Amino acid sequence: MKTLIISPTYNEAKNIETLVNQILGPNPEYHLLVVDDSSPDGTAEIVKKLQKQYPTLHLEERPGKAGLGTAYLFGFQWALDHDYEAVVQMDADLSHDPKDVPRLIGELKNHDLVIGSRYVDGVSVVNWPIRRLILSYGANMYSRIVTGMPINDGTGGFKAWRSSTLEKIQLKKVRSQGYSFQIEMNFRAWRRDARIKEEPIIFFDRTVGESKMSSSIMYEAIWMVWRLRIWKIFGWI
Ligand SMILES: Nc1nc2c(ncn2[C@@H]2O[C@H](COP(=O)(O)OP(=O)(O)OP(=O)(O)O)[C@@H](O)[C@H]2O)c(=O)[nH]1
Ligand SMILES: [Mg+2]
Repeated sequence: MKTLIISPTYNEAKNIETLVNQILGPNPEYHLLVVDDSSPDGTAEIVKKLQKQYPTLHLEERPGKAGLGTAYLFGFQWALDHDYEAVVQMDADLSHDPKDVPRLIGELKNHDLVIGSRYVDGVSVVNWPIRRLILSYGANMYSRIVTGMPINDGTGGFKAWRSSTLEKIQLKKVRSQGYSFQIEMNFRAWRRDARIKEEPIIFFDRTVGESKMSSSIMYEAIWMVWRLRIWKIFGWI
């Protein structure tokens, strides 16, 4: 399958080179798209330098920080416009292990959406403060109960999609930005009877660069799951 990996970046100058080397080094057949929101730390310049070495490395620059959700939607549409058959989404901060990418893609043989999951057999998270872990685990439990969607790790951002599934989701209708962006995308796929698989991964907390986590991202998720539930009742989603 012709595969595109999408990684949104905002101030990932310290991580991007390692990420590109680890993805495209061992897998030159993959294509990698970096969606950079004009990071002030010069992330895009590093990508441009690496493009001389990797012909399948693509860069799209947006004028300013517009959020993770819109960066992914932009990347998904880009993938559909360029006829990729499989799409992988992953963070650029090395929280997601590039070595797991082929395994996620492999599972697409029999599934439409493969979710790299931290919560398949217990918890597989390295270096997270216990507060953050409880928050994430709790948020997932809450979201599972409210939406009724049988997914253990609905907020994770390391996933592989069949392009045909992305086509069925009306990307223009997707509303959320932060954690709830992941939940909303799963929900829309689930509502379209996508075959969803949770594949165990180990999640590593970022060691360099700054976190973009904020309380508004959390509040958005708290309300969004109720909205999804209501939309489903009225058949709007
Ligand atoms: N293009 C773009 N990328 C973003 C934006 N916000 C975050 N990102 C990227 O999205 C990925 C996930 O963001 P993170 O800051 O790691 O968020 P997180 O994983 O929830 O939190 P930490 O790992 O604790 O920092 C990273 O690759 C970021 O650089 C944005 O507004 N635009
Ligand atoms: Mg991160």
